[in-house]
Amino acid sequence: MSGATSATLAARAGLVLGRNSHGAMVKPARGLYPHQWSWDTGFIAVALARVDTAMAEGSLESLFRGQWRTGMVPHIVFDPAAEGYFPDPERWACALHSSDAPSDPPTSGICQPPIHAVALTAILDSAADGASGAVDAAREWVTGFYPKVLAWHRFLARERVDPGSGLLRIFHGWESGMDNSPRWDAAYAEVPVHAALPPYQRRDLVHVAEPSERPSDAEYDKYLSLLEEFKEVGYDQAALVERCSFNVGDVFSTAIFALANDHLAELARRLGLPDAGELAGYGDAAREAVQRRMAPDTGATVDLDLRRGADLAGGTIAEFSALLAGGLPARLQRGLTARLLGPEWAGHPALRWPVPPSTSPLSAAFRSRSYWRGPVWPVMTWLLASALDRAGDEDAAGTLRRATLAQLGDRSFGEYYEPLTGEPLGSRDHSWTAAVVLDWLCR
Ligand code: 2M8
Repeated sequence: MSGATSATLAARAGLVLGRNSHGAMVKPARGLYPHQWSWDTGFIAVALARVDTAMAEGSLESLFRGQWRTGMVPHIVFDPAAEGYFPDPERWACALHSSDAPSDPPTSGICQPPIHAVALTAILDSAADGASGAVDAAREWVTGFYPKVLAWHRFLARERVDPGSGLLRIFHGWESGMDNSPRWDAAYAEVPVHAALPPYQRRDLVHVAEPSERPSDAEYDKYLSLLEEFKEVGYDQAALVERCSFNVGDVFSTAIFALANDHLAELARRLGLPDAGELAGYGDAAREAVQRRMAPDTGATVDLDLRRGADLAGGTIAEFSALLAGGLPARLQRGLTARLLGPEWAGHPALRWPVPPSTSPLSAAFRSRSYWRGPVWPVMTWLLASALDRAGDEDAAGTLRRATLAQLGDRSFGEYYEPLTGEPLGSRDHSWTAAVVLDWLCR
């Protein structure tokens, strides 16, 4: 990619993030997602740290305004002025059912993978490359913000680590970020549609041209039935462990927890803050839990259904969780990287661009246009490329980065991409797709 093309692409990405902002909130997309999402904000703040520290800090502050008293960072912080998304604050009714939830801003009652500490590192590191004085300001900001992220990690360690497997448990596919991935099909099969499910109208289908690219109505019935289960127990985490009909150990979220704890422990050391040992302990435990879920022959990881003690489906991008968690012996690292770039994944000959789809094209569950069942999410490629970089494999990381940038070249920043044709799908001008481009091009 020429310098001029890169500069144009970076400028377009910056414009998308600016246009998707409302005050300090940077939203995923204007039509389909008109509120602030948790893990999207983490990726967006990493990129913003490279170009506008104040905006990066502001977006994280805005998200954490919705933090619950328990430390949980909710997966959505609602913009009360925005309409057009369902389930809305009234359907979640968090403050009505739990005294731990804030009422202003209103939030959802579940969480998403805890990527945020990575953004704190980016803020500190980018300041070190900038003007003198910027480092002191960034250190001061990160030091002030750190207790909130610490409380978030402690919530997960206390309430969400399954003592048996060491995996982070989730109570809804939305908590994984990969809403209707085949990873969750077997677990959702056991979720009953709630006997008194209040009627509802989906709003997402208004914004996408093709409904088959989104989850089905039957899937939405189950998504919303789980909300009724949450409300029945007042969003109480211990009660959900006992009673929730969806209760799985998520290898991918566990890997992100390992990564985020590594970041937060390192920040604590750099800033001379206490707790580095505690955080490193959470990180190591999470990494070991992920590694215990590796298939001995391939290194591929699978999720665990905690209600039934059964393995869940493989063949999805969550197979590469051990790469994200890091710390693999060299032989396993090489094998898993070869698998990622090989014909079962990014190197499959039918793919338009050599980047990993959300489900392997060889899996019976692969659907090229259907939400989290096949399309490419550039933000996932960014996560894996960053993991390869951290492990010192610049060649493999560069391969994924160049292919993604070539794919996005002159196209819109799609929410996801059809892997066989390369066309953008879902919402256009999606923030986290713009964010990964900005991060790569502004390094
Ligand atoms: C998608 O999820 C939301 C529900 O949280 C939805 O489909 O309505 C997922 O891709 C999720 O990972 C992402 O955070 C969110 C916003 O980009 O959209």
